[in-house]
Amino acid sequence: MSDYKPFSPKQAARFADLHSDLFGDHSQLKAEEFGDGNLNLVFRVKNNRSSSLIVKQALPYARCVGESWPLTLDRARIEAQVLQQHGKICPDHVVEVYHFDQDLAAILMEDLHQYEIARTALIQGKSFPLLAQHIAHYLAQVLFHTSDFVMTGPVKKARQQQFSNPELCLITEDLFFTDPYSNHERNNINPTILPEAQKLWLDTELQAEVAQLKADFLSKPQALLHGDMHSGSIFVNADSTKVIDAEFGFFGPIGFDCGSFIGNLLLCTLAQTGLTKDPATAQSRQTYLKDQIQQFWQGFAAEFSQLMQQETADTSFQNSLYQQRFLQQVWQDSLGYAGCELIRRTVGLAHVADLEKIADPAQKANAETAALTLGRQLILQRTSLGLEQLLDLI
Ligand code: SR1
Ligand code: MG
Repeated sequence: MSDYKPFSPKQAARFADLHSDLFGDHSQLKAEEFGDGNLNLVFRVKNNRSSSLIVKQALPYARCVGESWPLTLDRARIEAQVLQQHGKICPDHVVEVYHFDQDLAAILMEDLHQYEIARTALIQGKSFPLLAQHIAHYLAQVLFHTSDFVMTGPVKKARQQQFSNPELCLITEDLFFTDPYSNHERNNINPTILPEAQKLWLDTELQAEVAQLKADFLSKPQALLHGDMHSGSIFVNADSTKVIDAEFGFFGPIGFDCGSFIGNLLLCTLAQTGLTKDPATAQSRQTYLKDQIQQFWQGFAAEFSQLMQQETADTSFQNSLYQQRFLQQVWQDSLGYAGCELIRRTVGLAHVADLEKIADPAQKANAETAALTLGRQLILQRTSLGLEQLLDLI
């Protein structure tokens, strides 16, 4: 902590140069800060021969709110180590970390300039046929290999300590599970849908189910999660998909990562009628997105089942009935967390561009209301809905 100071672009370039042999001529290095995320500084460092690297540095506060919201610098360590751990298990789908400096809370990593952020590209109407399959493979591999199916008790407990992430988990506990269900000052509610938001504050049946999902988030350390699996944490192109931004990583319920991904595809699906003026285009986008949700869950379930059957180390967990029940529970949790994501991205602090970019106020309010309605259904009906029924609900 003693050496810590937020980087200027010049200092970010020096940091990149010092820890990489990618750049030849030091005098030609240029760095620009381009991060538009919620929490950190992000620099692209380039030389004059189109080699480039990314320097990401944590700030001692949440960037989107300012210095009034202090935040641990240790999140840079968590991010670097989750990416390294996940990268060992599934290198094809994780951004490569080249160097991490704990004192500077800074990470040097691969520049994914030949990729686009999935959320931005999906909003622009682009399709990536492999996106869902790749995320299904990534999540099945990293979640299985960091779970009790593979890790012994002592190893997993040591990892849980290493990835104890109380401050970032608290953000999720508050923003995801608490704020949207009360008149909290952090909420950001479109006045047109205020009556819909107010219904959430009085809905004790819904609140009981959200309390259960929150309790599981707090006390079900099934695997080392990414922890923030929304479409802004995914870089994609026609052939390849890479996950970034793992600072919310911790040992939690597997359904939280799956549900966050599904929830963000659902948000994009619901936004389509507002994002495009042409009904036929909106419909074909919805078909693509629903198909991605289907491919994601089918791919994840098939690969996770196969891993359970073939690579479970602990003999107790080799029981096939147990394995089927485990996967069914992950599906139900995923639906619940997807529902929470729909609701918190609509009325909570951190909104998503999918809904925010709808220009027509009436269409925006319609999409937001649909997100609240679907979110509530997913949470309340998560134990009885199958995949087909989920797709029919949209
Ligand atoms: C104050 S952080 C707000 C949100 O941004 C992150 O990406 C997480 O999703 C968090 O909830
Ligand atoms: Mg993030």
